[in-house]
Amino acid sequence: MILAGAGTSIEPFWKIYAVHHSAETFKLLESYRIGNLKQEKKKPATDDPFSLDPDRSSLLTVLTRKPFNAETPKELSVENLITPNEFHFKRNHLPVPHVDIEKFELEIIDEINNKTHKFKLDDIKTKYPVHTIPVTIQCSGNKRKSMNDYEPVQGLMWDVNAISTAEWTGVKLADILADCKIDFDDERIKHVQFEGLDADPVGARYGASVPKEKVFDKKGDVLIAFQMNGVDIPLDHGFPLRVVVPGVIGARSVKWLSKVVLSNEESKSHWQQNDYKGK
Ligand SMILES: Nc1nc2c(c(=O)[nH]1)N[C@H]1C(S)=C(S)[C@@H](COP(=O)(O)O)O[C@H]1N2
Ligand SMILES: [Mo]
Repeated sequence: MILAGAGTSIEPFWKIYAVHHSAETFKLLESYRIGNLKQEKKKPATDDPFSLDPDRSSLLTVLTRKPFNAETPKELSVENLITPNEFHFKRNHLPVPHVDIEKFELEIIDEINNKTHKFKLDDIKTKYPVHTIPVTIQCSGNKRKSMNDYEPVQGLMWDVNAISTAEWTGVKLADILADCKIDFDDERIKHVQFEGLDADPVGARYGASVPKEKVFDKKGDVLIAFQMNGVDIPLDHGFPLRVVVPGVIGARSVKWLSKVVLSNEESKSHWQQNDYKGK
């Protein structure tokens, strides 16, 4: 395992070769313990907006580092149905935001009736039935590289692995909205918008929306997730909360989710209005 890491992090190998997670190995490893590393928080460097981005596996196939965009390594993509978090493809448009968990709140804004509901992280985790579902997220740019070979196209030149599957754990957005006494039949509500905490230099945040039917459909499975493959969602994938919208392009599964807005119109974000739009 150490050799496979070739001087880089052995964590990804440790996770894949889970057969070694035995009492016997742990006992053996204990005799090699030199000490424990302190988990110190990274401090922001003033001039680099990406200074708080997390460390990533060196095995990912990197397209851009700032913002970080990378594919699952080809050799590993077919090993398991579920991709380990380290190797799940990563698609960030902006620097990874850091969230103060003590202060964090999810806002549900009902634009139609002018009402705002605020939820602490613990409310979300404890007040509603919890579900775990496997979801394959695919960036709509997946395989753009081969399209480009046919005719020049714009965007990141993704090969075949901007797609991964994880088990997402969370609560149904529909359950939270029912608790907020949102009237699913109110015809003035047409779209459900999502806003992330990641922002560009002028403060514009990543956002997207889906038609309300997707959220209100009993089989829609739109999840407000707080775990990915059984652990807190990693920084790159939306810690502490992310909306997971199964069955539509990855762009709508907004990471670092801070606002859900019930509206009569689509999200005004660039990524809803210009990018990621079928024309
Ligand atoms: N807040 C936020 N959410 C986001 C994005 C982003 O840049 N910021 N990228 C989107 C796009 S285009 C895709 S394909 C998926 C990628 O999810 P992943 O990085 O967990 O694989 O997240 C989506 N959600
Ligand atoms: Mo995407």
